[in-house]
Amino acid sequence: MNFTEINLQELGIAQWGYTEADRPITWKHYEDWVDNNGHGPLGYLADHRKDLRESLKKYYPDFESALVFIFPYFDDKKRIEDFYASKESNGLKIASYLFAYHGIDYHYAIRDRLNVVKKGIEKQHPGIETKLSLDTQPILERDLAFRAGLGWFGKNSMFISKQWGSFFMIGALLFNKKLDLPTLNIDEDHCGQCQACITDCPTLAISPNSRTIEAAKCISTYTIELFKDAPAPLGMEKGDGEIFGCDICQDVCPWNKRIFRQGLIFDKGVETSEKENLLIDFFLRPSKEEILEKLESMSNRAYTKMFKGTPVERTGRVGMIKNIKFWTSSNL
Ligand code: B12
Ligand code: SF4
Ligand code: SF4
Repeated sequence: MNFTEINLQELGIAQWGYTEADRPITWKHYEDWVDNNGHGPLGYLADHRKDLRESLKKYYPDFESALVFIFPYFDDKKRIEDFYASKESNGLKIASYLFAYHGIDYHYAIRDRLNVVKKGIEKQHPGIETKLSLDTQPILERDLAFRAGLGWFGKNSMFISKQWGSFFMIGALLFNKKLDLPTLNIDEDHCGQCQACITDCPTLAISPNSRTIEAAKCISTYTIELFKDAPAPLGMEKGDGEIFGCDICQDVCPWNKRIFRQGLIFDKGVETSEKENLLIDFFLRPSKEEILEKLESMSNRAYTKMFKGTPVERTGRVGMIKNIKFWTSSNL
């Protein structure tokens, strides 16, 4: 197979890897993590969907091979950091992956891009069956990328590429046939003696010896996954104003700092900034009190309508009130 007819860069893909291995290399680490309640409130990682992750064949019995793709957003990260450093910022932060597609939920944006590749491959391999893997399927996607030789597990548990750092999303296509493609070697650890992410995580959520995090302590869990009012993890006030997701353990990583020094641009061809402007104008410019006032005076329905297609639609109005209220009680 060749990719010559598919312009991967135009689709926002920096690199691809190929694997025929259905079983995660790190399955035992995952099992131990769940047994030790590492998943905390994220029940979907520990119920019947846990065992589905043991082999791609359990989720997709006809599985024979996978193409795994890296979708970087380090340049969008830089853009939003410049905004945070400006006088216009109110001090609150939204994780940079939300700006990867200018405020459009990456599940939609990357799905469309994966579908373009899917069509191209189906044209080259008539009759082949394809399934998408993008975050929500019961698949250990970092391990899938590991099997495809695209990088390694950092101590912060992020999947890191020597070339692309860790500010990227992972998307994959699963096939019911083997493709005649070369494989990359499994990457080795490149963290060395570094401990920056472990010491700089404000809530001490990173387990120092296991390359996993305690989900219950992670700011991302609190701000993205908990939709009702809930107490914040201990130490969260030492964070940096995160109201949706958290980038701290990636910001401090030398593999990302290296990319920023290079100042690369990765044009993903996103044409509109309408949603990005909405997120910035609603959450990142006004005072916390003003934001709360707006959120409290609108209906759930109006909130959903306003933020449709963006990641903050998921958390909902009540979840975002929780996230902002937390910071209104702090000195930020
Ligand atoms: C649940 C989940 C979360 C949870 C739990 C995070 C976690 N670390 O597991 C929460 C809500 C906290 C979260 C947060 C974030 N997430 Co998330 N999340 C997921 C999801 C749905 C499942 C992850 C999972 O299975 N975790 C299980 C645990 C056990 O896995 P793990 O921590 O990676 O541990 C592995 C390694 O540590 C390894 N290991 C352990 N010890 C050792 C030792 C050796 C020697 C080796 C080789 C390996 C090894 O084995 C473990 C099992 O594979 C995936 C999508 C998917 N379907 O896979 C996205 C995913 C992991 N998330 C993603 C992102 C972008 C984020 C955030 C950056 C978003 C943000 N800015 O807020 C943060 C990062 C927080 C962090 N440091 O992990 C991306 C990561 C891309 C990348 N480059 O790694 C993914 C892959 C989504 C995607 N399709 O792109 N997330
Ligand atoms: S995302 Fe934030 S809270 Fe979660 S482990 Fe990383 S630094 Fe800690
Ligand atoms: S900050 Fe250091 S220890 Fe943590 S993932 Fe990056 S290189 Fe590894």
